[in-house]
Amino acid sequence: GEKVRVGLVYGGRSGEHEVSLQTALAVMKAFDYGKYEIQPFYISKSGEWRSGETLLAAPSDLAALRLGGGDAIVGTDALMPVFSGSGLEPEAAADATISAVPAEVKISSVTSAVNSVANAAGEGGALDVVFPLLHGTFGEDGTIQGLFEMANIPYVGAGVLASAVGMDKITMKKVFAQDGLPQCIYRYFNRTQWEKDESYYIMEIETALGYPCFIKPANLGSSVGISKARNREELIAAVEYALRFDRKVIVEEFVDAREIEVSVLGNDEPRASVVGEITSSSEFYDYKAKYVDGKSMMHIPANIPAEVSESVREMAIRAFQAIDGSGLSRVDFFLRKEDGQLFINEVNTMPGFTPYSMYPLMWKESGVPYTELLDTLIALAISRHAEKQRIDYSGGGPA
Ligand code: G1L
Repeated sequence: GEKVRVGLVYGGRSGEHEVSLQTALAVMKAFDYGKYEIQPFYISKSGEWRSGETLLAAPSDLAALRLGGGDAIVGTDALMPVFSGSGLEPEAAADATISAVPAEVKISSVTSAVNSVANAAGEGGALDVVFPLLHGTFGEDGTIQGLFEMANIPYVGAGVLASAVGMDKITMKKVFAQDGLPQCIYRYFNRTQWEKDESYYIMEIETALGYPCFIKPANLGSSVGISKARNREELIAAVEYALRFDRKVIVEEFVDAREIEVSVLGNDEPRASVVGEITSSSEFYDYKAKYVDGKSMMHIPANIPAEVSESVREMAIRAFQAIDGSGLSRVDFFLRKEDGQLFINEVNTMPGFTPYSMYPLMWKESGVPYTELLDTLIALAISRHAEKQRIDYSGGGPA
């Protein structure tokens, strides 16, 4: 029969551009090209979209994924003023930079990318489903999901709401609290509140949380802007540092705990995988330990009692449903050492996704290999989209 046509969107403006590229290559290599054809969409660091030719087999290396737009060929600096993401694309200037790009690659601003995605998705269009492999601001926070909603195209993973909630640690904690999920003690504020009432927040943090505590920007999927404070002076510096990356900050108590994670897969009836554990040699599971040093270790399944694994799976599904998740999420917990109490830490709607990442590995251990995971995610995207077509958007009126 006909092959499923998958648009793979990767790259992006976030700090995890390279991770996205590596993930896209791994996904492209794992696809069954007997069932799928892949249309690559590369978003450069400066926010320009490049769509390549349909892939009937996996590309051999990372360089090919940049679709002629590698920094070595066309400097990002040169493109920056042209493609600022504003959608205002000075045609002449754009033309001047395209010369080094293969003829089959189409370059567009965000605005025209929206059009081309919409056209590709429409009746008789070129795409059946889109697979967004993007992290951080633009990609994980619900913005690109909104673009796919407006184009009425099925897409893999969380929708607009779950993506946005999953991206904001403060809103996520409020949603979990409403659902009665156990969490560590925390306080939060925005820049204006901090500037007006600094001493009030310091007092709150010192009495409710104590030291050490962790200070984090509310947004950002990765660990950028996070610090640990051992005293008031460090707290103030850490808050100011976190405020560089977001206007909202969350401060959490230190919990001496093991880090437990579980993979959730599905839409309205999600399943949870076997449970895993992350151990880190670093002081906390920070950006450097995670991506640079590679010093953290994965243990799948986690060496914990069966009842604890069962609670983790049950709470993970509740958390997934609390944020209105769909497709997938990795749900992270703390297992306090002193008393075995479980706390939910966060839901990650766009977890690491190479075949060697925690999320796919926990499914592999549960009997779902990587290629089957891709099949399932695509099927889930298509069925969620079909389900949504049943909704009446006409505004109702008398029954
Ligand atoms: F599309 C999915 F399946 F929802 C999806 C999207 C993005 C899964 C995992 C990811 N992860 C990433 O994009 C990343 C963590 C590799 C960021 Cl670059």
